[in-house]
Amino acid sequence: MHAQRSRREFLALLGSAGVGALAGCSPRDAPAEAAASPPAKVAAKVVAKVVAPPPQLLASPGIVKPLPAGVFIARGDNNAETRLESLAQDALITPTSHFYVRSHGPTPRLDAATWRLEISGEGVERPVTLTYDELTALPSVTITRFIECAGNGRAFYEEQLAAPAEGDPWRHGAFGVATWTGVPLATVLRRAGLRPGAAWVMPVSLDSARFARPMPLEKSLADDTLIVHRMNGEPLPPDHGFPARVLVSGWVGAASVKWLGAIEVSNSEPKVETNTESYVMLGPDHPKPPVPLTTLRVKSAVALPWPATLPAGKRTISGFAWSPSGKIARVEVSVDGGLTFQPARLVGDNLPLAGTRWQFDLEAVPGDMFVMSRAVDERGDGQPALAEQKWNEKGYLFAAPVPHPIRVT
Ligand SMILES: Nc1nc2c(c(=O)[nH]1)N[C@H]1C(S)=C(S)[C@@H](COP(=O)(O)O)O[C@H]1N2
Ligand SMILES: [Mo]
Repeated sequence: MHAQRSRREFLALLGSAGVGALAGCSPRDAPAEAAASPPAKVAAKVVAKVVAPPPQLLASPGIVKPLPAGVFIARGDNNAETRLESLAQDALITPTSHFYVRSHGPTPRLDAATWRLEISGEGVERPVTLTYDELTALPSVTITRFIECAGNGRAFYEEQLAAPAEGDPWRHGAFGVATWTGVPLATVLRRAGLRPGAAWVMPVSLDSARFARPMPLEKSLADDTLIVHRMNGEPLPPDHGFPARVLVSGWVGAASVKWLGAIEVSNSEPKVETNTESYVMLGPDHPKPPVPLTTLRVKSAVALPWPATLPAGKRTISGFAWSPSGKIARVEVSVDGGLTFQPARLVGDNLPLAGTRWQFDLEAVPGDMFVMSRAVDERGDGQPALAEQKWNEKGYLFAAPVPHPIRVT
């Protein structure tokens, strides 16, 4: 019933103290001024916020694939965010051409003919070296999974909570879903033979940063932890880790090491940059020493430009919802700043650790509005309220529903 909430009510809502943050104004500039202003002034302020131009687009020279401006927002040298609105409304799979790229250095060009994967360390019986042909000849499985950067949504710490965090200001597009074909990491570890003390497995890359991220043995042996060599039915492209990458399902994207060159098995946890300084939660609300990030969170996103412009009338909007531990149970949408929610339709596939598409019929009334989605997975895990979203220095794991600004003309 609140879909038809009048513009007057909407403005009143924006003006009421404390609701500013929910409605998309950052707490910094919302309630105090809004409460003191007549509705017309409030409207002008909100409009100015909604139509602010996107941050200046920077090139991403370290990336090999084309980055059309309609598909990607370039975020620095080696990073490109997917515009979720550039994807077909009912398709769960992100085409490889549209898949976000996040790399700590330029994409290396590796030659499959000379590439080797070495499995070694105190935790294995004997070191093993595999060529590309040997790896791809091992039995492979194909699964559908999302990969999402730990920093996806980082921009919202600043935009929604007025609490900026360090790093690239991704909104929701450091996320993509693909089918991944690869050899279970367990298969390769068993070839080398695990010694009784083996407890940690660290994939190490061949890129200039020698990027590496350890995981406990148990996670490395999971059915859906793979050494991937194909993405969406094609050989893995250079930007996504050719000739082989790791897929660590449901975990922060950083665990899915690209351009894999070695796997080191040890008895104790290796202390490296990615589990002591980055990909850990730092800040007053978090334990010390910091705990390395593992599992991502249930989230949802509206697949529209930020901000969006829609013609007035009945419009079907769409989005994504995903969970690191199962299927999505339901998605709800609010058009009144989070006061009330209505069910959205789940569309097409709904896959564990991959997610689903959703659609929602919107009555678009001329003016400015905010659409907010929230998801719950089959375990009952949902998204935290904005007020419960804990800040951390590096802006990881932002999972609260956010009001997506839409200007209706
Ligand atoms: N070798 C290597 N692997 C890497 C990275 C990297 O910089 N180097 N970035 C990680 C991070 S932070 C993320 S979010 C994902 C991104 O994967 P994609 O570029 O295929 O989307 O790769 C991970 N694997
Ligand atoms: Mo990431």
